[in-house]
Amino acid sequence: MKKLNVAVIGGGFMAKAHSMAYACMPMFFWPAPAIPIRKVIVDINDKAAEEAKNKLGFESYSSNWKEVINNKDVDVVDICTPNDTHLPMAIEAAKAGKHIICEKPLARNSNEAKEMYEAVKNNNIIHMVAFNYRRTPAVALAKKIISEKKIGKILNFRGTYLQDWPADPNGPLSWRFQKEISGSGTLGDIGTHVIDFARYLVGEISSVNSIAKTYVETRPVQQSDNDTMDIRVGNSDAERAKVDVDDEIITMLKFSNGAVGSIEATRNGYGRNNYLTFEIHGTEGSICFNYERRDELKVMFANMPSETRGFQTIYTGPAHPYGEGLWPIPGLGIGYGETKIIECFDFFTAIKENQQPSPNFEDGYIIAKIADSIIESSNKGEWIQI
Ligand code: SOE
Repeated sequence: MKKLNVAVIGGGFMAKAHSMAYACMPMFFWPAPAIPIRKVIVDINDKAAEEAKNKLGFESYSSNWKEVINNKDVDVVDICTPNDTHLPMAIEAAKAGKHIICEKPLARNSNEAKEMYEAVKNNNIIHMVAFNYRRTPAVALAKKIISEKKIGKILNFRGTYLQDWPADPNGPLSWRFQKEISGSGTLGDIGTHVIDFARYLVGEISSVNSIAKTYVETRPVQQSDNDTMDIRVGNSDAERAKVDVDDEIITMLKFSNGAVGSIEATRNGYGRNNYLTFEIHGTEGSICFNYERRDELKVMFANMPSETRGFQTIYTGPAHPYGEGLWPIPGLGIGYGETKIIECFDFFTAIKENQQPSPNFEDGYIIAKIADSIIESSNKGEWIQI
């Protein structure tokens, strides 16, 4: 079986999720499309990189990403670093002819995303953006039900992504609150996951009318390099600096196929942890999903007899998308890790079959254009055509 050497750039939360996926993917999906080898991990200095190597099971480590990308033994480059680094790393990897998986959002803005898409398009490589939530079996099942026209023509999409880890104004000013590094705030960080759902499940978005708000204007300067998302880690004594990104976005949507919709994303929704949801209404029924109950898909079909009419709950299992590779009984449950394992399986399958996966850098670029338009609409107070 073919082996592919992977270089992961970054040693934080996402590197952990992706490394676990490389280790586990063949255990779930056998025969695997190829065996991922955790060849080398890169972090900001040698000490951090060596620690990441030991913790995440890599053969070697480095603090020089350019050298690693150009290492002839590396087949796949996996970008798990803050958003301002995605462009230079992806361009270097594209030039070196390496397959690329890049964490979301693809870039800080659509200009950068376009440059990245152009770079990969002109090289014979496979590229993917890590919008992992569409890999949740219940979400893939929703896609199947919609494609089979079981809820008819789609009328409305209502998506939310609500979190509260930075709701405390004394939560540290990590890179996620600095436009120079992140490009945008809640919008790029979590709103783009919902945009990905909307495009995947309903179709292309043609225009937006939006509001973006910043609630916490300053935050204590972060005291360590770590990107903490622990709600308990506040520091009211540290010097404060400006937040220059959005905390919340609300947008209305028009789709090219005539459907309408809305997205709400906030990181100030006390009590909401990873409340990523959608409800879709069609002419023949409805579908409802909440990631906090990610093994369940709620469906309602208009032709149900009136005495049993109502939402029914499907627990995903072997009969559903990716089910044969996962666990043998519905309701045993999947977690965040499994979505990353499935993502890895789809990416390696794309490499094996030499077919671009979805979402790829073109999708990442379109999502970046929609995100830019949401901010533009909020600034101008009007509908913006994508
Ligand atoms: C922080 O909001 C974060 O880690 C996002 O960056 C991820 O994309 C999301 O899956 C979980 O929350």
